[in-house]
Amino acid sequence: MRHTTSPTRTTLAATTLAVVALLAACADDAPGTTAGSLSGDSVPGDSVPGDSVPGVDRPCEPVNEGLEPDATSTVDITVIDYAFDRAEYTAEAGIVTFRVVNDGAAPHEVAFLPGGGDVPMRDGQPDEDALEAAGAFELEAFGPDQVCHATYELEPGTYTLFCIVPIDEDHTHYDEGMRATLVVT
Ligand SMILES: [Cu+2]
Repeated sequence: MRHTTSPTRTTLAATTLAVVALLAACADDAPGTTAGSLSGDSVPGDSVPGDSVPGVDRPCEPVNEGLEPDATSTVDITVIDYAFDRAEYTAEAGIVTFRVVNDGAAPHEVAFLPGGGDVPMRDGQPDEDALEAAGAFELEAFGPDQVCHATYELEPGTYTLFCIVPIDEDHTHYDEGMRATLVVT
């Protein structure tokens, strides 16, 4: 069920790792941290148009577990088909752990777009290059009935939370309104 690694994915992962490395350096002691990468481009490989939900058994891949003991705030998020449980979440700047519960029937991800606003689109699809340029990062999609943790060191600002797991060739969860706002103060 695992998708293959595409060049875009590799680039995004490398960029995200570089960002996390910087964040880890700021946190002084964060050994063994890893980062999620944007997977919106790779998930369709598991999907057949008209098929049932792709990747429904996808396991949780926690992000930056090594940072979690140093977290100074926690944000609880529940995701369903196809929404976040709140329109807006808040957190204090610093190391923040997101505890995400998937109460839906589909796999969901939590992607972060620094600066907020709409997810950049190109030809009706999320624009991976623009997302990368904007410094987007994510907790990769995981299946129903799981709780998955992701920890990041966040600067104050507004972030758009979104999910671009595909529904079919032309639509993602984002098209169904799966987005929210995170305000870090
Ligand atoms: Cu979703």
